[in-house]
Amino acid sequence: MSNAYELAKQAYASIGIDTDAAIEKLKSIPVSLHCWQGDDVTGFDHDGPLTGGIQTTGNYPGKARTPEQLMADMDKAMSLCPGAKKINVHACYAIFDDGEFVDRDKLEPKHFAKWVEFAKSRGMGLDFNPTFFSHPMVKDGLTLTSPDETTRKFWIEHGKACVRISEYFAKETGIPCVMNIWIGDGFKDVPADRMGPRLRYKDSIEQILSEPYDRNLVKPCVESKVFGIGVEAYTAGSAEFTLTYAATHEGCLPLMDNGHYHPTEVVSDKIPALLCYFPEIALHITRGIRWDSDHVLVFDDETKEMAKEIVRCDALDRVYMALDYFDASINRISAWTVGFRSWQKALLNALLTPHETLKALQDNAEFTELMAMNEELKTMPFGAVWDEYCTRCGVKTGMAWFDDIKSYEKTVLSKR
Ligand code: RNT
Ligand code: ZN
Repeated sequence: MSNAYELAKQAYASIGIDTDAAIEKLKSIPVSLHCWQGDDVTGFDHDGPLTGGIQTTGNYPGKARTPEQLMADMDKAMSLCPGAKKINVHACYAIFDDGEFVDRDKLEPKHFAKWVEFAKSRGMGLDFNPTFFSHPMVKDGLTLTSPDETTRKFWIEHGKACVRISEYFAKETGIPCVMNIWIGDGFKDVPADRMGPRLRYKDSIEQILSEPYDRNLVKPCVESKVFGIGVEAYTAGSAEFTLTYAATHEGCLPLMDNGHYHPTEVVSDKIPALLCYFPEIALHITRGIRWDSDHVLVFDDETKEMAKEIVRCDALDRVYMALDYFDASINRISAWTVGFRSWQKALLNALLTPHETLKALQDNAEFTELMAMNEELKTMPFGAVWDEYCTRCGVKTGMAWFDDIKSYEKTVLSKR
């Protein structure tokens, strides 16, 4: 144990915080790492472009092009990240045998057996996402809201297939699978009918979730979004739509992606609001710069605030946390690592905050002291506790982890 840690431990003890307990707690909380940062949301089932209102920019060399490469890259990133992990997979990452192909409405658990093997051998759970984008059956930009019944049916069948695959993931790993429904359906310009697509979306989700599944094993979610590229005027899955869907359909969770709201709205404020009503909620943690840009997560104020709310509400076991960003302009393994480490820092920072003391100040209307204390907390010796946490998790501290990235780039990525 370092001297710096010993001193930090004393400093935190003086404000009533047990750093060892915080470290132990954090070790046990799983955070889902998204496979799609590794290949710019491409997947293995198509050659076409990324569609659905989302976009990656950049062309940094060395992206993963095969399941083996993607898994090796994830392993590298995870070896540099402290804390418990789950793996988040999209349906377009199905792994087919040589010469085999089935379309998304016909996907089966066996097409994800390699992901199960990967997660299981690392003692991790799996989360899952139907892929309602980057596919020729997206008609006029629409999937589950399409007025064309053949199109809508295809995507409903895809959703149902994904429910079956999610249950298979949970049964195999012994860990519940969060299955998130997000569609990019919407319109570039002012729509003539706003309710029609939403009624079809509601019916489509109801049909998907009529597929039998064990509610303790599969946790379906609906993710809202205010707008996307090419769907600036209207999205069917708005915040009100998805929140009300989840509130009126038992077992369905609302999923908030903090890049999916008007720029001055903050998800940190929405977390406690939803926790008043929902037994469980889910998050996509990202960093939007001016829009839903999906920049790599960093340890910034809103990231800290979101983590604080989860801890403050004593809801670490009620919030499913997943990362969701994709930057193709930098080393992708570093992108995974920086984002994952940042969320770990935010959680640790939250666990080292004297919430009871601060709440008491608020309840007693001691707002002067509350402000003073909040400011003092910002310069507590957090870094020493973070380093100790990394060391206890067996991962490198400081910039030492980045040396691994550099040598992996030289020996592996540059040869692709
Ligand atoms: C898009 C949504 C969605 C996707 C992933 C790939 O804006 O955030 O969650 O990022 O499903
Ligand atoms: Zn998201």
